[in-house]
Amino acid sequence: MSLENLFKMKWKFKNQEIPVSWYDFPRIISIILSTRIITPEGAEEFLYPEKSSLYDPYRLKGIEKIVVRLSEALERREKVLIHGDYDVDGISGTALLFRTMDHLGFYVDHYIPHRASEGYGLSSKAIEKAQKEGFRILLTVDTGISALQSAYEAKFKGIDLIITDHHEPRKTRETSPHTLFDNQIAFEKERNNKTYGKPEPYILPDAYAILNPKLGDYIDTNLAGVGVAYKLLEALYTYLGEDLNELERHLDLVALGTVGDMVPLIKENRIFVKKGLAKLTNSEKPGVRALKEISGISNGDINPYHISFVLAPRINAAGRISHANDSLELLITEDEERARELAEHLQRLNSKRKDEEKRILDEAMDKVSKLDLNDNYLLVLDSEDWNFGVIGIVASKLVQEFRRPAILITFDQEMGRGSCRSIEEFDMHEALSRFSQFLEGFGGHKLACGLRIRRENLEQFKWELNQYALKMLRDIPLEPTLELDGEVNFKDLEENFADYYKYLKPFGMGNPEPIFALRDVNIDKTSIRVYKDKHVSFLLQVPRGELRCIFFDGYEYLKLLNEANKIDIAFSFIIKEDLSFELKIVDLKPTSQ
Ligand SMILES: [Mn+2]
Repeated sequence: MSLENLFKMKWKFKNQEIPVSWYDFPRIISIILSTRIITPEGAEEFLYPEKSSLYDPYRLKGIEKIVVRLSEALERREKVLIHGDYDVDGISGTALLFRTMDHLGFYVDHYIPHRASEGYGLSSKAIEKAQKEGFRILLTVDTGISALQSAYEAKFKGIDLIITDHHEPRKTRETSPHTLFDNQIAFEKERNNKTYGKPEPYILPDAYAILNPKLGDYIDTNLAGVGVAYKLLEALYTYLGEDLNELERHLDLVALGTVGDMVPLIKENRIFVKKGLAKLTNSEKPGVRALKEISGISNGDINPYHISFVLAPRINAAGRISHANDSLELLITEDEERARELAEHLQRLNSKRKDEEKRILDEAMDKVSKLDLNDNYLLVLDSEDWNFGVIGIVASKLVQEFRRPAILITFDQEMGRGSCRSIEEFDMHEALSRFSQFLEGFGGHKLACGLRIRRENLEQFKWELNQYALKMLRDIPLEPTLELDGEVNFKDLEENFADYYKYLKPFGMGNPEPIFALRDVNIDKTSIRVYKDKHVSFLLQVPRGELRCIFFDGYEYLKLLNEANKIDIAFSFIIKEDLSFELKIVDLKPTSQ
């Protein structure tokens, strides 16, 4: 790689939304709070979320009806079937409901659809099972908000369907995919109006009750599926006069699903995750312990990175390669031996998933290389032998690599199923809504969707969607950018910011690890060291001595480090136990004259 190519990453500074001088903190901390739009008044709650209380669950629209119905079911020993989803959010949510309701004395069982044969959403098979086995209530978690058809099936069979979900409900103004006819939409609108007394912006399934933070005016619409289930349980525990400490023991599950589902770690999610990470670090659940052990993270604190890159992929692997029930059992079992077996099984499935992923990625890259990227602002690729469970991950990688939305479709005969991933600047759900006449169905949100399409419609869909993307994205720079919180100087580094720094964690979605720039600095050339032929460390000359910098995978920059007179660095902090710190270099450039 030539040196010029190295410095292509554009540095973009985030808006500092609130004047830094308004805060009573060291400047570095103030900048970080400002870029996260945390007001000086809100700083306490943000820095010490574990001390803040959660919002009153009864402020969630429709929750009371559900709590009353469930406590009735408990009294009458009615059977409740918990219906989850096959990803880490849906699995943790199912495990949470199953464990707690079982503990409360409910007659409960669980159901998770098979990803490949049943697909996403409320499964007809589950409704059949419920009817056959005499379940009176079907309680969903992380799914169901678009299940118009299934809701009728359940109602017809006399089952009370209670939907808890966090996905975006279908809007009335959306054009309908083929499966949903216009007269049905008109009918649903009519019914909504009757039920709620006013026109609703959404079309909702005709269920016994629906719990979704996106309905009504709940303060936090960012909850994951497992978070919504937790709120329901909070209300239920309170109603039944049960000990909420018992419920809090399961915040490890809430942290798993919340981080795994990539919802922003702010407000209530931040409280859940902060408390939940502590529970994960010292988990009482044999399955969690076994999974940590087999993936080599049983020593030390668990942070969101461990969930996103170690635990969640293993929990998700079951749904992708075989059946999510294996992961569910892992999170439910109290048997140490069984937990170990299941953890080993998930470990194997995860390796298999990685192999599949690599093969699909290679094939997809090959297909992209045949495209002119100046004409293709959105990538639509298809094949007949891509594993549907893995194409979403590959689509995400393509989005990162090419900085544009990507859709991967796998065909079985004439019917294709696709996984779509997007960038902030392009609302995928909106785009699919526009061209839904070519689709058999779709769902999801701004950054990630799923779709079904007939082969005969593929070419035109591709063309139309790409025209639209061209229009939307032509003027947006698609080169890789690095977002920075701000620029600091040597004086900022001398303040006691390290005291506060750890309280900014956990970092993750919605609260990324802060990155700063320091410009025009000298490095001590004699201090440059290379480790394992890929990592580089060096000392930075600062007014009061030297500051150690480490650049993981920074080997390519060695020549620059040796030759440049002065450099600009982008870095994050590594803060040690004793509050001394080093800089983790993220990018560097020669200082422009
Ligand atoms: Mn979810």
